[in-house]
Amino acid sequence: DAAYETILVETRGAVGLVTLNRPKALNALNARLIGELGDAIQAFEADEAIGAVVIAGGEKAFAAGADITEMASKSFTDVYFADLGGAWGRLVACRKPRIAAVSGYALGGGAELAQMCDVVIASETAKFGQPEITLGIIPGFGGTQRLTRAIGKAKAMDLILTGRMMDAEEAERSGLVSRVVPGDRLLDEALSAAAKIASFSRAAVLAAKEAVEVAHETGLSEGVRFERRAFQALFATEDQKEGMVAFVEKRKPAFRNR
Ligand code: CO8
Repeated sequence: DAAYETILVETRGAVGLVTLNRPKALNALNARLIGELGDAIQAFEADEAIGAVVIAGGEKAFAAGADITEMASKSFTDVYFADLGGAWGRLVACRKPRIAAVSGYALGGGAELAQMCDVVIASETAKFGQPEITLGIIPGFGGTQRLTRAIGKAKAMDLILTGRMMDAEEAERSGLVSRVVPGDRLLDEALSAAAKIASFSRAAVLAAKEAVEVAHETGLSEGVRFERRAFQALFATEDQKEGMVAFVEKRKPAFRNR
């Protein structure tokens, strides 16, 4: 879209693709990029033809963090009134699944952006880290919370307190990354996972994502109750009938998002 300066936006069938595009700054997340990313994701959310979104970076960097040159001179009140929660909240609130395609550095805010995605597919070259401590700050886009929930306290403390990076293999073993693939397969793998998700019943996909999110935010019995209600509700959709009748008739289902 011509209106965007820091990202590239395209559609591939039912998949929306956003590519972070500040290669000279290793896709450092400045205010403009964060705003444009929110706009693009919201536009895909509103587009009925889109069933899932891929967020990709470059080969050397998914994103090397918040833009340090932009942050360096900020005061407490600058940061306080900047409404960081609001900017990222717009992205996190979108209900269609987001897949991060991570190659190279995913550091600081870049790692946190990956953590805000539902599926993280990493190239073998990916490196994840929270180097904020080396700058005299701490993660500010949710990293202390989402990383800890994703990989546990021991690993999260190690990364957040030492600022060290972990490679793709360690990130997958730790539970931050869904799959690791060779670099030349990364975008294809992310796009085809997104296309697969987009081919299923939209209602089932949104309900599945929401139910897994509830697991992060509530206790077990409340989560199981939420799941049961969401499961039951899907029996009100035509897609549930179509999916099951197609199985019985040994044909491919044709979901209509009804
Ligand atoms: N911000 C701004 N510019 C950056 C950033 C960044 N985060 N990362 C890299 N760049 C720029 C470099 O300054 C350089 O620019 P130039 O060519 O003009 O000198 C260009 O990108 C290329 O980078 P390098 O030359 O450093 O490339 P190397 O291959 O030598 O090193 C690294 C790559 C290791 C990734 C290195 O660039 C690096 O350490 N970057 C910083 C990583 C970092 O500390 N990120 C955390 C930032 S803090 C954060 O994300 C907090 C989130 C919450 C904030 C709330 C805010 C208000």
